[in-house]
This record gives sequence, C-alpha cells and structure tokens, in this order.
Amino acid sequence: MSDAVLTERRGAIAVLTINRPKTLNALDVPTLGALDAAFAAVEADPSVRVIVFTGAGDKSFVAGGDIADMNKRQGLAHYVEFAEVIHRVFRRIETCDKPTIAAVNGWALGGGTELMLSIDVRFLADTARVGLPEIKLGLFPGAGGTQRILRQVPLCRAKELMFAGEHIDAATAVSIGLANRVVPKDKLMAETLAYAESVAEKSPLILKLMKRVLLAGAEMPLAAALQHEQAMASLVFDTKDAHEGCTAFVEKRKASFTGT
Ligand code: DAK
Repeated sequence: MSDAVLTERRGAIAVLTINRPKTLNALDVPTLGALDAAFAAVEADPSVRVIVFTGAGDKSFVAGGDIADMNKRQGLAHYVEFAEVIHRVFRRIETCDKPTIAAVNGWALGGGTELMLSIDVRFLADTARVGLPEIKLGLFPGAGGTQRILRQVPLCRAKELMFAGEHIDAATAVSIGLANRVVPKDKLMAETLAYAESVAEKSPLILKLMKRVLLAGAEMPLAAALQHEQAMASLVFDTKDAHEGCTAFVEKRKASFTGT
C-alpha cells in the first residue's frame, strides 16, 4: 500500500498527512490516488468526526501539482487524466459531510492553495506562505482554483494573486479571508486538534446538514437558498440531537449528541 498519504487517528479526529517531502509534497496522479483512498476511508468511517489535512516535513503543506511530472505529460489525454483526478478528489473533499480542517505547515502553492480552498477551515503556521504561482509557469490555476477563490475572497484580491503569481504570508492570507487564523508554527497541530476536538463533540448529523445547506446555498439564488434553509432547519429541529442540545441547556449540563 502507498505511503504517499499517511492516516493517523487522534480519537474522533483523523489526520491525513501528504507525504512526499522530497518534492515538498507536490501532487502527482499516484499521490492524488492515495489521497482519494485515504480520504474515502475516513469519510466512510462513522467513528471519524473531523478530518485534518497537513503536509509531511517542516517546510511544506503542498507545493502544488508536481511540475516535473506535468512537464513529462504529452497530449491532451494525459492532461485530461490529471485534470479529472485532481478535480474529482478536491470536489470530494469540498462536498464531504464531515468538517475538514487544513493545518498548513509551510508552502501551500498552486494545487496546494487549491486544496486549501476545498477544505472548510484553514489554520496557517506563521511561517506558511500561500499563493497561486501558475502564471509563472505559463499556466493558470486549473484544479478548481479560479472558481473557488473568486467565491471566497474579493475578486480584486483573487486577481491580484493570480496575475502576478506572488506568494503571500499567513497574516495577509487571513486578512483577505483566504484562511482563518495564524498560529505559531510549533503550536499548529496542537491548536488545530484543539479546535477539531471542539467540533468533534458536536452533533455529526447537524454538522452534516449544516454543511449541505452551506454548500447548496452558495450555489443557489438567494430566494431558493432561503427556502432550502427553512426546510432543512425544520428537519434539524425534529432530531434527537436538537432536543438533547436544548434540554441540556435547560438542565444546565453538557449536551451529549448521538448523531440522531
Ligand atoms: N513540483 C515538483 N517538485 C517540486 C515542486 C513542485 N510543485 N516544488 C518543489 N519541488 C521540489 C524541487 O524541485 C526540489 O527538488 P530537488 O531539486 O531537491 O530534487 C525540492 O522540491 C525542494 O524544492 P526547492 O529546492 O525549490 O526548495 P526552496 O525552499 O528553495 O523553494 C518553493 C521552495 C516552494 C518556493 C519552490 O520549490 C517552488 O517555487 N516550487 C514550485 C511551486 C509552484 O510553482 N507550485 C505550483 C505548481 S503548478 C491541472 C490542474 C492543476 C494543476 C495543473 C494542471 N489540470 C486541470 C490539467 C496544478 C498546477 C500547479 O500546482
């Protein structure tokens, strides 16, 4: 079995580590396949409540698509293969019912930033640098990057990043809304796991429905999205977990959610 992606369990949290440190964790088709398989396994495991992504080594999260591998490819069929795999894997991550968190421990460039854009919550080490440098290679972001970034940060910021291909530091990434928080590098995993634990103790059923409402709503006109939210919120109120949460508040105790 491939060790290109490592899976580690921390209670209800699964940590997936992209593990090609010699190339700064660049993504080629086998690595994307390993990511898909590792992700599918934790996505299907009911004991996993939250999925964390990080990169092996202390320099890089993911330095992008594997440039040497891409450069060896010839002909449309080979590029289409890469495109299909990377789009499928990133969309699977984006549409997952379980909360996902990126612990960005260094470079997140090109496909690395595009992976981050597919993950729900992003914590950046203070040493991390992110960017979409594809233009410097005569390319543009093609793993969902052009479309996801324009829906997540102001368009002028997205264009500024993509036109010049410059890297930005972690604080700037947070200031434009591309990431959630900057964490001292030596505390990155501890702070990520602490946040993940606070999510993991919530109802997985309600988190799933909330994620579906958010994702579907972002792709709908507002009127339809509000109707959808209204219907789903009624469904949520009818769950055991909603009754447990409200009862626990009234009884002044901690709620214990079962995901039903
Ligand atoms: N691919 C392959 N190898 C890489 C790599 C990458 N993206 N990034 C780094 N490496 C390798 C380096 O070649 C070097 O290998 P050796 O020379 O040791 O054999 C090793 O990792 C260490 O890198 P450096 O020596 O360069 O380390 P530095 O600390 O000096 O610099 C750096 C770190 C991250 C600034 C630098 O390595 C760098 O600029 N890397 C490239 C970053 C980049 O341009 N990323 C975007 C890649 S393009 C598509 C969809 C998506 C994509 C493509 C197609 N379709 C739908 C068809 C995605 C494209 C991309 O992501």
